[in-house]
Amino acid sequence: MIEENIILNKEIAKIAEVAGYLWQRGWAEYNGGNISVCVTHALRDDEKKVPAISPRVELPVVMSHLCGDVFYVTGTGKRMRYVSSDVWDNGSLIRISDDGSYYEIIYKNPVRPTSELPSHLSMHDYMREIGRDSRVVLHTHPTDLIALTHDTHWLDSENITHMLWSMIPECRIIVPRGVGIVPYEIPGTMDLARSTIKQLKNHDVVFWEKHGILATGADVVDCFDVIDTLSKSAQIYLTARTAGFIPEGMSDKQLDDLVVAFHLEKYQK
Ligand code: 2HA
Ligand code: ZN
Repeated sequence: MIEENIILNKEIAKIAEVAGYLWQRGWAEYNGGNISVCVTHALRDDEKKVPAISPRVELPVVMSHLCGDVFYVTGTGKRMRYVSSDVWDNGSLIRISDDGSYYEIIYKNPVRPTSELPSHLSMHDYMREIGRDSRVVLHTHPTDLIALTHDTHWLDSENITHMLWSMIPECRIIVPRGVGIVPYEIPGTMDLARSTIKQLKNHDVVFWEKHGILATGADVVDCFDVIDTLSKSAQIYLTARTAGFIPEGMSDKQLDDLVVAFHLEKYQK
């Protein structure tokens, strides 16, 4: 019985917790943001095979590395603050077909997935293909980080990564691979998905110009923490600028010492 699956319920509880944080942080106005989490590992074989509760929906591209996988996905038009209070009224479990060409909703209510589903699934498909331990795609609209993407100077992975890292030591430790930048694309399109996937090769976090942030990872709470830390750095930078000075930032030596002290992965543009 899916209802009583303790491992799944723990995953779902973490999604509800994070959805609440996104709302409290002011990163989820209206229906902004969306979350998808692969939960295949949490389900027993009979639970994975339950009958569908929706018609089949063709996917724009075949997800050849996600055949038979099950995802919790927030619903289209749904508000994060309500995902937090009622996950099953505002999202559903979908199952990718055995040939990766379509999905069906299998639980609990027929809530249609986010408009960003094609983009989320192509990212999951890519990360599976390259063998990255990543089950979560989290997209949200943090005010401070989006503000930075309105300045062409910060629409450069090296520039923005270095500035955000240099505001507090934790930032480089928590986001060692830096952030990727995707120039503006229409939300929900495969063009946005394809540009994002290119950035995921070297980064776990991607900034969408004048739109939002996307984090990938093994755990939804960790994805939130990554964005929260980047947002903290942006706030320090913008607070200093508002106070009328340019923050000095940590030196390159101070930043490089963290790589040695914490055995961090190297940044690649
Ligand atoms: O769900 O944030 O990018 C609304 C969005 C689309
Ligand atoms: Zn968005």
